[in-house]
Amino acid sequence: MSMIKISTEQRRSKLRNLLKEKSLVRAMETVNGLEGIIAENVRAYSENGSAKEFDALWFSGLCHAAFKGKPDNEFVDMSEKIAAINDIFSVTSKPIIVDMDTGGPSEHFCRYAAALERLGVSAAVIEDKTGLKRNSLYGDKSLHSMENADVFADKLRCAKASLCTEDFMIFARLESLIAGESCGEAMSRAEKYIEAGADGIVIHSASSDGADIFEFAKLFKAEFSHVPLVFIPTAYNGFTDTELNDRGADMVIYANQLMRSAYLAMKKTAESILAEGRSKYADENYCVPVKTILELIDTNNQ
Ligand code: SPV
Ligand code: MG
Repeated sequence: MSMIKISTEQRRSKLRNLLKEKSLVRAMETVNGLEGIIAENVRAYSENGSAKEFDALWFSGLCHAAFKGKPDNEFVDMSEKIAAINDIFSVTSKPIIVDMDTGGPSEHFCRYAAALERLGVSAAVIEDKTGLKRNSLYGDKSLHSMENADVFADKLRCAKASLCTEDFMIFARLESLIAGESCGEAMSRAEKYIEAGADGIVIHSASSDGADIFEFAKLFKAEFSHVPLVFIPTAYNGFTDTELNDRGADMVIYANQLMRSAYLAMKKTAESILAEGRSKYADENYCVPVKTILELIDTNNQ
């Protein structure tokens, strides 16, 4: 296999094209080169032999920070994100969507958006919270402060004005359902954000039954059938991608499952080596052979 060769422009434009061409875009968490190799190459084969693959990569703020042992509260800075994105770009050809948390102050986000566009990123997502950002899945609604909708809309407007291509997209992520606001309040925010130039809307929820997400999606698609709607089905993981598509999702993001499964395997391995005094059991149960990794990296870099 040869090295990945794709121009900045080719990669950047891929997401907008995919959203036009496909009924559903599937994005997989990717925050380092190794995850990039997995998300780029993994395939699932159906009985008739047709192959399914991920369409896009999700640069998760939570996972990028967690792999560094840091909290998901915007402590990790932009230069660290850019370094990781460059690692991912060297082993993938798929478009990447970058989690930009709240985006920070408007003056900073405008520059960050332009920097990501130059790099070949396809989209940035910013969420409408303010103050010290906490991860949305803590479960305690009182931890989250919503940004004033007009202030957030101005941040979107300023960032859109700083771009130089039509390809780069900015998604506005609604945190209303995370912070205890109603679907109606989420809709009125969505209207302002779309009017300000948002290219798509991400709706998030920590409820496991998906009811609030589906109620919102129904209202949203009745008014904005042409605007991409994105789900992050971490909490409501019982629904298949096809079921989510039927309920209004144009894109689904599997945001953190690779990091969480790696943590489980690493912890079991460490515990087993300590308990057994050798690595034989861990090798046989939780590890791939060293050769697998050597060949994987060689194959993706020759
Ligand atoms: C992330 O992956 O960093 C996200 C999704 O923003 S969530 O963790 O569910 O907020
Ligand atoms: Mg995040």
